[in-house]
Amino acid sequence: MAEEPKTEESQQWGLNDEYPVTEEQVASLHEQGWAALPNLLSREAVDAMLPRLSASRSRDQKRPDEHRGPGDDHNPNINHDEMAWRDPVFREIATSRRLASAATRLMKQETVLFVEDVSFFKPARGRQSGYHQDFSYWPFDRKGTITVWVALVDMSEDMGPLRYLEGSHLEGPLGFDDGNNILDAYPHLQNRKIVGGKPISAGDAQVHWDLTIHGAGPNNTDTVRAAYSLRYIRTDTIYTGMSHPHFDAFQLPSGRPFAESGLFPFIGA
Ligand SMILES: O=C(O)CCC(=O)C(=O)O
Repeated sequence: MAEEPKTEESQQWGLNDEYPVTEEQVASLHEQGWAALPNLLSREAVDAMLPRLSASRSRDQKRPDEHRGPGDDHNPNINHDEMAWRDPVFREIATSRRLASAATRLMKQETVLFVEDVSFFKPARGRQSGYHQDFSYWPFDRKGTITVWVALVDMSEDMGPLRYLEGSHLEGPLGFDDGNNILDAYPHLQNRKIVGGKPISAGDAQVHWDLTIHGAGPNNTDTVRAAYSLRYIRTDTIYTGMSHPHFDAFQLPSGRPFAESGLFPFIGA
């Protein structure tokens, strides 16, 4: 169930209003592997999120010795994770009617589980985010997870908005890229069209599947490119026990469904 809105801000930020997902957006996600979600969050919501993220400790500050995300050693982004488990504002956004309506319609599910959130702050003059699939990095036994990537600042093309290889979710799991560009391991991917990566306004979002190959160009500007990702899984997804900086902390029993734990909110009808 979508959690009841708790603050006056929910109303002001439009979190109680459904997001009007179109047939075209659903088709784009299912057929092309991604979709644009303009105006998902209001400016007011984004304005509240940005300073909270900037003031919180990043993943590296909290767990400097942990393994990192895709691409590794040279993580091109600063990540603030678990915000929705640390700050009620983020929890409210992630479980709001606005996000719930978008996630369930896009996934074609009645109910889904919200399981992870993480920021992607690409510093001024920061390097590109290499192309990768998220699937291999997560302790999920099945596909069907979406990431809703929200722009928290207005981004020009030279700041590195998220981009995708069109239709690449149909490739199946291609494994860890081990810090290398997945395009070197699978040269045939170079024939796929690069989509997304266009200027985007704060509050606009894009959604992709766990198997969609995605990345971002470098930030060739002097301002930080800030984005925030929310991940939603199918309610029948089972925890595999594979180590992951976010999921390790929950000490879940491997081989059991995430839904049983009570640690991840159900959202939807
Ligand atoms: O924003 C980026 O640079 C990468 C984002 C990403 O990989 C994700 O949200 O899954």
